[in-house]
Amino acid sequence: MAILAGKRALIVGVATDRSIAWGIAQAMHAHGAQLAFSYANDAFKQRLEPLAASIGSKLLMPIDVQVDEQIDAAFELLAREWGQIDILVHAVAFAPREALAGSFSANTPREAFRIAHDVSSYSFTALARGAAPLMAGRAGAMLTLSYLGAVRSIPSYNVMGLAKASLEANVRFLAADLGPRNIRVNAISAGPIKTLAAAGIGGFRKMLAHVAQIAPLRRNVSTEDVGNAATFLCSDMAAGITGEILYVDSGFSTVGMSFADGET
Ligand code: 0WE
Repeated sequence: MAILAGKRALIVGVATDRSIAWGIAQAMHAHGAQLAFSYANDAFKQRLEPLAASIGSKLLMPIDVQVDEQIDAAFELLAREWGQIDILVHAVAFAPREALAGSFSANTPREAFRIAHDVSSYSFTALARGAAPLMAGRAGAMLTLSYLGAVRSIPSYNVMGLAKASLEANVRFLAADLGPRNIRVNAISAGPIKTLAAAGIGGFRKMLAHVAQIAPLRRNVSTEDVGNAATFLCSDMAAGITGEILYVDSGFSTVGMSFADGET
C-alpha cells in the first residue's frame, strides 16, 4: 500500500547515505512519494547527487539554513517546478564542536548558543514559513528530528539540548499556527544513531552500547526505523496527529530502571 502516493516532499538534511534524512527519503520513496532535496554547500551536493539519482529524484537545490535568501530561492524553485508540496522534512542540527564536550556552563559561549539555536531550531521556523504557502488546499505535513537531550540532561550534549528543547516548542507553536490551514507539524525523537553528525563525538560508541543494554527492545534504532515512523507521520494515516513528539528509541526514554540481561 503506497501511503504517500501522489505526495511531494522536500527533504532538508541529507549529508551521507547514513543520514537519518536519507533513511526517511528511502522510506518515503518506497511508499510512493516524489522527492526533492536540498544540500548545504557544494561538498554535500557531490555526495547527494548519486543518492538522489538512485531514487529517481532530479530536484536538488542549495539551502544554507542560515541564509534567508537561499530559503526563499528554494521555495521559488519548488513553486515553479512543482507548484505545490505536501511534506517538509527538517533534519538539520549544528553546534560548534567545542560546545559538545565537557562542562556545559564552561563550554557554552554566547556565540555557540546563538549558532546552535539558529541552525537547529530557527531554521525549522524559517523553512515552515516558506513551505506553508505551497501546501495551501492540501493536507500538509512537516516533520523535524529531536533527541532526548531536549528533556533530560545528557553528558556532552550540552547546548544542543537547549536547542532541541526550543525545536520541540517550535513544533507545538507551528502546529497551533498552521493547523487551521490543515498543516500538521510533528517531531520524531530518535535514539542515538551513528551518522556523520555523531562521528567524532567522544563516548558515542559507549552511548550506543548503553542504550542497547537498557532499552526494552535491547537494540539501537536504525535510520530505517526512523524512516518508517516518519512515513507514517507524514501520511494521511496520521491525519489526527499534530504537535506531537514521537519517540523512536527502542523504548529507552520510557524506562525508569533496567538491569542488563541476566540480572533481575
Ligand atoms: O543532535 C545530535 C548531534 C547534532 C550535532 C552534531 C555535531 C557534530 C559535529 C550538532 N553539532 C555538531 N557539531 C559538530 O561540529 N545527536 C542527537 C547525536 C548526538 O550528538 C551528541 C550526542 C548524541 C546522541 C553529542 C554529545 C552527546 C550525545
